[in-house]
Amino acid sequence: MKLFASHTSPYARKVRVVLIEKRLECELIPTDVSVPNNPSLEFNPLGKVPVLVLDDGTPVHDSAVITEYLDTVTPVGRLIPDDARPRMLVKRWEAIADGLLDAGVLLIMESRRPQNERSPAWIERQYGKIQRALQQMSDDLGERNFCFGESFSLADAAVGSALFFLDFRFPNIAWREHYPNLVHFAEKHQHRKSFEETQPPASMALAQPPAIGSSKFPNEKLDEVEPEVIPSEMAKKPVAKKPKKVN
Ligand SMILES: N[C@@H](CCC(=O)N[C@@H](CS)C(=O)NCC(=O)O)C(=O)O
Repeated sequence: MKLFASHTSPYARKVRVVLIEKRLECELIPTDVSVPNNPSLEFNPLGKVPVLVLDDGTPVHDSAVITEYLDTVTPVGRLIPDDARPRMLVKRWEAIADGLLDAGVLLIMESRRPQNERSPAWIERQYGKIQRALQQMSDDLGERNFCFGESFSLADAAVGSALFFLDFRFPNIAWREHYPNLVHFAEKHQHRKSFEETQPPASMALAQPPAIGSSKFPNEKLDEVEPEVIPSEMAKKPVAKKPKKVN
């Protein structure tokens, strides 16, 4: 199998975490989606990474389809339960984490537009999605070490990838100040082999936005954020607490 991905894509990180947890061999093909006619287009009409290409040439996308497929190809380290309800709950965690990423990526895209073309309302809308997703994750996690059940699942792979993406690209989002249980979760999992081995290159770990490209992918501009895209007063505003949901 081959995985077309960038080292900084959080969706790809989730897939790479799953590959490691499942002990599956896969060649990583570094792919810069900002380059016209980049190889992802051969396999995904949407031109997005990650794309998994099976040994018989079958392309698999998007990341949630890939993770579900990978969990079925070997019984090693099952990450998604078989039964309908727990399966739905794990996939729902993944959907929230991926949705948070979608909002973050849209903010990054917005930051590429000239200042006078940016929409504060659009920025706020995306920012609200991130905040509400964090609140939901915090409420649903409670004091547990794992998002679902008593062992590492796809939910943890997705949520960890999303939280570490915020650290990496949005250090001005003060999630660590507002959600101590998510901090506990992050600390519990950050040294797990699958997360350690999929960290974005240290050369790209900037303390402050904007984060621009890397020595490996000099043309990559996707993950570019300018500080004014997320005003710090918005970044610090927690959302109202909601009643606890039963998992
Ligand atoms: N829903 C997709 C989202 C993937 C995605 O947006 N990937 C970004 C990289 S982080 C990308 O390839 N963007 C290029 C584009 O949208 O043209 C998934 O889960 O795989």
